[in-house]
Formats: sequence, structure tokens, C-alpha cells
Amino acid sequence: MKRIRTQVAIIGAGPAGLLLAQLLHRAGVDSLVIERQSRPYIEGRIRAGLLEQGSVDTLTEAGLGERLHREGLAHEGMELRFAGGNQRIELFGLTGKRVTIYGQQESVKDMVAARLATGRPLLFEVADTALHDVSSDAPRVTFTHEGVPHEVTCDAIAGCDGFHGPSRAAMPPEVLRVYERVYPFAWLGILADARPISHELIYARHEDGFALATMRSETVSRLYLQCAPDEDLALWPDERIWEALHQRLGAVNEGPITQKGVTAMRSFVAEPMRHGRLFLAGDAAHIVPPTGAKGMNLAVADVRLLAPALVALLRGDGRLAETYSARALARIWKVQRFSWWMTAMLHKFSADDPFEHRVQTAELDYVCGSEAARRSLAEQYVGLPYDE
Ligand code: RFL
Ligand code: PHB
Repeated sequence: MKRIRTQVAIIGAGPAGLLLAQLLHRAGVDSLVIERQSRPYIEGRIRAGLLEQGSVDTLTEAGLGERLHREGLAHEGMELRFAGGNQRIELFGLTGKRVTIYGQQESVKDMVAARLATGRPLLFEVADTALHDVSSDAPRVTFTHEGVPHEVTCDAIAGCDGFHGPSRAAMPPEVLRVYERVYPFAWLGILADARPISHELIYARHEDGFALATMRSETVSRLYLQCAPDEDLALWPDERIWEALHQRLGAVNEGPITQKGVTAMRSFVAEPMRHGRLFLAGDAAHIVPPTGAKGMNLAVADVRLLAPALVALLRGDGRLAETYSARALARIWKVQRFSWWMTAMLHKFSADDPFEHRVQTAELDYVCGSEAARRSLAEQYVGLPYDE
């Protein structure tokens, strides 16, 4: 058994865990990051792409913005498309803020490089991660790395291990309350070497279902189609995907498809996000459907609150730690509501429900016709101000 002592044990090297490690390092706090997957796996995992201005600012302040500013695509608007309607939402004009397209795996690469440069530990391919004594002042994490069992003693554990990680389950069941909604559809996402159809994102509601045109660069398109929750990718040869995209989005530039995947859609919140010396952040505590592009942004917002709370706790002041969960959840629920609303407005919920169809059209008509409604959408889409 190898024994290690650190101040904060961070479980998970996704955006939440890696950003927390960086912020703690800059505040002079020691941490150990453990990750179940390999480095190439997490650096290649295709996921989110859109960063709120506040997330860009947070990453920049953390010293992680150099390539993001060079390669990220800043957008000042987005488009809603539906039967007969085609509306640009002037994000910058309505809010003075922009959003930035920069693949999550690119942020992850930047954060892994920054972490390795600090010389502080980041261990990949760990197994059997388990949390112990989280209610005490001396919590522990055990795991196996390169065949050797490890035990980490620490002052606090940050559970940044995503929806399926062990941290949330380490909270005593009697203190944890879960709120959940599962949607009757999923997204089939592709990455293609094809020029994006527009400089900006297009969210389309069509009678066949939702579609989204986004991008990773000026030559790489990222496209999504609403599909069945248990969709079999084998039934979606490339021609069928392009046909459905043309149908729902109109003219789409085709090119070789380099990646295909199906993403389930769920809204989920676990409360509270802290018990004793265990703190949850990011997808470990909450999931949003991707329609509002909020998952990674919420992970960043959580960590923005968690890092100073942990720094203060380690100096003997537990006040920010006490209120971390409530302050994080105040934003999370607003973002949950926004993501649920965007999802409800743009997807087809049932095969044949003319009422639903009319209400969605009315909603889109209203959003497009009212500056107040567009401003409300824009304000949430670019990211609500941080409440600190
Ligand atoms: P992550 O990224 O899931 O990282 C958790 C890490 O923990 C590791 N882990 C463990 N490590 C050690 N021991 C264990 N036992 C472990 N169990 C798990 C995992 O391997 C993993 O590396 O969570 P984090 O850091 O909270 O970050 C959250 C984001 O990844 C997620 O919310 C976003 O990707 C969601 N999302 C989007 N978010 C946005 O902000 N904007 C978007 O445009 C956006 N689009 C999307 C998305 C997610 C999608 N998918 C595929 C779910 C589009 C899609 C299609
Ligand atoms: C993406 O670029 O992958 C993306 C953008 C906006 C969303 C979801 C995903 O709402």
C-alpha cells in the first residue's frame, strides 16, 4: 500500500477537476488528481463546444486562455429556425457579451498540460476509486494505480468524477435528494470535415425533430439530430444522416464523417453538493440536456465558487465552504430551467401531438417577435452573471 498525503484529493480529470486543480495550485494549495481513463482518451473525448463569456474569462484568469484566445471562434449571435421562421438572436447586441466555440477536449488538453507543468500529481488509469470517512475531518481516498493499492489522506475531497463516478454515491443516502427528468429522445451527433453552413450556430425545430448545426473550426462541422433514446447507430449510414440534416436544416455542406455518437438527454440535480469534507462539482452533481450548451459552463461556475471555499477552509475559515452548495445551486437551478425550456421549445416530444406543435410554434413566434423575450434568451445563453 502506497500512502500519500495531500490537501485536496480531486477525483476526475474532466473540466471541473482539472480547473479546480489549477486554481488551487495558483492559490498555493496542494492537490492530487486521479482519473479513471487514459490521457489520450480524455484528450480525444468529443463533447461540449460552446463557452460562455464568463467561462472564457475564468479560464483566462486561471492562466489557461492562451490557445483558447488564438483558436476559439467568438460568436456574436445565433439563429433559431422553424416552420416559416428564421431569426437571428443578436447575442452581443442584446447583452454586450459573446460566446466562444472551442472544443471541450481542447480545454482539457490545455488544462492537462498546465497541470503537468506544475509538477503536481495527476494520475491516469486509476481503478477501484473509493471514498472513506467523508463526514470526518480526515477523509481518505483509496485506489489502485499501476497495480499498486494507494491510500490518500487529505483535508477535503472534490468529487469531480462526472455523472457515473463514485463521489455522489459516497454521500449518505439520507442527506441526498435527487431531482430528475429523462427525455424521450437523444441526440445523434457527428463531426465532419465539412465547412460549417453558417458562421453562427443554427438551432432548428422541424416536424421530423430538432437539429443543430455547430462547428469546431472553419473546416470542421459538428451536427446534431434528435433521435430515439435507444437509437441504433448501425441504422444510420452516412447517407441517411445527411438526408435528415438536409431535411431539417436546409442546405448543409457534406464531407467525410469522422465521428458519430448518441447522447442521452437528462435533467438531473443532486442536493446538497457538500457533505462534511466531500464537495461535488460539475456533472457529478448535475446534468443538463445539451440544448442550452450549459454542462461545461456549469462545471466552470461550480469550480469558481469551490476553489476559494476550499482555500479558505484550509486556512481555518469554513464560511464559504458552508455556503458553497446553496450558492452553486442558485445558479444551477436557473440554468436547469433554461436548458429544459430550450429543450422543450425545440424538440418533438410525441409522434403526433398537434397541440404541442402549435404551442411550440407560438413560443418560437413570441421569442422571435419580442425584443424582451430575445433579450431574456440571449442573457441566459451568453451566461448569467456570476453572483459572488
Ligand atoms: P466529466 O467531463 O464527465 O469528467 C469527469 C471525469 O471523472 C472521471 N471519473 C473517474 N476518475 C477517477 N475515478 C473514478 N471512479 C472515476 N469515474 C469517473 C471520468 O473519466 C471523467 O474524466 O465531468 P465535468 O468535469 O463535471 O465536466 C462536465 C462536462 O464534461 C459536461 O457537462 C459537458 O460536456 C456537457 N456538454 C456541453 N456543455 C457545455 O457547456 N457546452 C456545450 O456545448 C455542451 N455540449 C455536452 C455537449 C455534452 C455532450 N455529451 C456527449 C454528453 C454536447 C454533448 C454531445
Ligand atoms: C457544440 O458545439 O457541440 C454544441 C453547441 C451548442 C449546443 C450543444 C453543443 O447547444
